[in-house]
Amino acid sequence: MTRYRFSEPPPSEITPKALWLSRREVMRAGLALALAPLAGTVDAAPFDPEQVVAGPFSTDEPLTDPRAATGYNNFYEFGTRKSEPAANAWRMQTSPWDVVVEGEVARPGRYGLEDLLRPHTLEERVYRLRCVEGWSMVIPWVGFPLAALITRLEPTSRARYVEFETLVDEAVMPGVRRPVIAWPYREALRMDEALHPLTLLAVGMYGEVMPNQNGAPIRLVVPWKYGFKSIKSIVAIRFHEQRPVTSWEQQAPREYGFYANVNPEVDHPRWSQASERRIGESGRRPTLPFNGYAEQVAHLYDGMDLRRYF
Ligand SMILES: Nc1nc2c(c(=O)[nH]1)N[C@H]1C(S)=C(S)[C@@H](COP(=O)(O)O)O[C@H]1N2
Ligand SMILES: [Mo]
Repeated sequence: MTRYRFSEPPPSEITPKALWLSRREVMRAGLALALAPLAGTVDAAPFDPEQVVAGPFSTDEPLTDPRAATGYNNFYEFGTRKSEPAANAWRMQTSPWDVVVEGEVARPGRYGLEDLLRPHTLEERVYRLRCVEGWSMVIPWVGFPLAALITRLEPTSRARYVEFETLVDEAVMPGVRRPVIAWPYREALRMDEALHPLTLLAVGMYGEVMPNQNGAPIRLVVPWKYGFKSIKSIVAIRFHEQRPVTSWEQQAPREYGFYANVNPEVDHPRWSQASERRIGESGRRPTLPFNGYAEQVAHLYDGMDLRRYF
């Protein structure tokens, strides 16, 4: 597998040793730090890192330091501050884990995570993730195309949208005691977006099992859309004929559209989307249409007014 190359940290953050550690050692230094409270209690990994193959569509941009990617998160169920997911999410039990499949589908049911994963070849794909708030990261995800699972589940001819739902567990998620959004966190894609080969169901990052704060044990990664579409810790997948209303759209429809395609020309009502801060870099860089994936996905929106359908 690839040897990781990290973007240069600012001088104040240089830990000379970390830069020269092997990938595994970086993992131990980085992820182990983020996961410290769980050390020793993590059981059977959902995959064998040696079985992961290099997947298509990867960018060769420098990777975000895994300590930033696992320590600066949005996962509002665990609190709205960027540090809270890393501080709180270790309490979430991710094994056993079931995903309920419902709606317009020939194979509905309750699937154990192992059953969901078993037939699929896991790939590593280095994708950019662009948060609607204006920061971005480059992360080597481990996962498989959502399309492969959807094909297995056999949606009916009426299925035009697929909806995802996150776990809600007040006992371990302090954030859900406050109505920041209408819990559970819900997201959805049009079927052609869900079937696009870029759309990933991820179960790991940096060659390791997904940390809880990043959406263990299974999450979506839709790299051409703002980060809030990439829903974490999925417990339900539903196929619909009508477009479901998603959590952020319901909360603030003028700010967060259903499509949420990264678009430097359509500003958020309260801030510009023209540029972004790549975590680990100083200064800002221009934001690219569809987060740099226009060649792959722009055709999905042919004839649509992207200012209206933002
Ligand atoms: N369930 C759930 N999924 C979520 C969120 C959340 O608050 N809850 N935040 C989203 C947002 S806004 C972003 S930018 C990404 C962040 O993913 P990361 O923490 O792995 O970088 O997760 C998305 N998925
Ligand atoms: Mo985000």
